[in-house]
Amino acid sequence: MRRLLKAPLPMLLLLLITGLPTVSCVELGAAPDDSGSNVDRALPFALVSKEPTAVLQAESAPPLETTVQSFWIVKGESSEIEIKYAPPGESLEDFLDVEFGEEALLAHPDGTPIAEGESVLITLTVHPSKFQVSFEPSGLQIDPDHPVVIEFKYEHADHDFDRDGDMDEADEQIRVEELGIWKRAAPGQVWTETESDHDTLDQKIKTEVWSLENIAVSW
Ligand SMILES: [Ca+2]
Ligand SMILES: [Ca+2]
Repeated sequence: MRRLLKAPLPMLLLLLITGLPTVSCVELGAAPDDSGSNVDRALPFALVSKEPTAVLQAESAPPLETTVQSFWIVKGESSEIEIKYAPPGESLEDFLDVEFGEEALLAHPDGTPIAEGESVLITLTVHPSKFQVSFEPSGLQIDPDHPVVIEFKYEHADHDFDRDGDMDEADEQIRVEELGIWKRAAPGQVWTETESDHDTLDQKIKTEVWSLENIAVSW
């Protein structure tokens, strides 16, 4: 079931272990016209500067029940936060699911450890048009052994993923092969792709995070 969406990620990890600085130097030192495109193709995607293309809500998407939600997370208790679509007169449909395990909370943004039984107020904000969420307070630390699981269902996304005005095989190829979850520490920071699980049949994509940042479905 579980698989890597992007094959290059293990490659990146390997490079991190075996010789990332060398690779970075090659990339940074290459002259602009010195077969730059070949260099880009040869490098793991995370090293290549790329502004991801955001996945958007379809114009026909039902409204979300809410776009801002605050909730208390208690260390020692598991929590699940869901934001759903609310089609008028119909039952709610999945959009976003965020799961905190009992021991997810590690430390406050200033580094102060979070004690057992302590509660932290977290606010989740959904972007008005993109499959993107942000969390406050920023910099809250999650225990690496107990990551927060974030899942989007993108059935109601605009399936013209390449935004060329049609929905064709190219879009389907992007959907199946390229959709991923990207994150950045804050607006203005660089986006990086995370490892994710993509259920292409149910159109669900999820990831595990160790810090609560801006998180988006993109490609
Ligand atoms: Ca298209
Ligand atoms: Ca097209």
